[in-house]
Amino acid sequence: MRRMWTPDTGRTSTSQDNAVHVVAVSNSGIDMDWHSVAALDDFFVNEHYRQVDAMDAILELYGSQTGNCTRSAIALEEAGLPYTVRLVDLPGGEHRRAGHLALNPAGKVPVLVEHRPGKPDFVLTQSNAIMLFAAERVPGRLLPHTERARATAYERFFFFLTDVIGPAHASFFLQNQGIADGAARLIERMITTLETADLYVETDEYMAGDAFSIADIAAFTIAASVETQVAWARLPNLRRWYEMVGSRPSVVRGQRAFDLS
Ligand SMILES: N[C@@H](CCC(=O)N[C@@H](CS)C(=O)NCC(=O)O)C(=O)O
Repeated sequence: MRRMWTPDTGRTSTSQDNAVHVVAVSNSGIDMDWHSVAALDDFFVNEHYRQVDAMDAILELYGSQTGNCTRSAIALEEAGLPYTVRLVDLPGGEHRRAGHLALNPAGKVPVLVEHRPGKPDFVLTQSNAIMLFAAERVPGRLLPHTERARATAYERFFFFLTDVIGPAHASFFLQNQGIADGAARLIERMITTLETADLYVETDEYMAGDAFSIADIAAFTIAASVETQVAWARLPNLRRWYEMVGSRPSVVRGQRAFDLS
């Protein structure tokens, strides 16, 4: 039996051979991926339960005005998942008290809590896992449907996480340790690496192709944190992308999620 599925419309159809075609309709046309029958059956079963399971779920995002929390909030906004913001007072040490440690023993934010009627709460404590959770909960909104396009989105997403955001966090640590010179060098290197992303948006509208994805969220929040230091004048593609993403409603709302002012 062959089953065909069109994610954008949710339509499926069947025919008589054993191959399974998953058909994803993108803005630029039709892309096709082939999977095994068993894998696709798993997909349909999981998808069904995920939708039913998610229907009555209530999401709470614990956090503060930090890059990790903002990335998580933007992902939930972009996915269109309703959530309640729970402000955690980091300067006041709330994240180190029992209430928060019960959610995240590491004493960090963000934390996403999903309350499900009749079931134990589901807790996620890593910003990038929260982003991927949002991406999976609402397929097609934060990651492309097709395999190769999705692989590219992961490639760019991890580029920003490991090559740009990682050094920025290390620099923050060095600064707090009083190692200002090392901190400055890491920031300089981080900005140089970030600026190479101009190439990604030279021909494509977004960081990983023709659609907004988690790669754009990762790139935007870190670029915003060094906005005054980026050489925008010689990076017209990056500037166009930055202005476009910065005015996207989900990004605007996500940036304000933890804003106390
Ligand atoms: N890898 C974690 C890092 C979480 C993290 O370091 N959060 C910071 C705020 S962005 C925090 O809670 N800092 C408080 C502390 O360490 O005392 C993630 O991506 O969520």
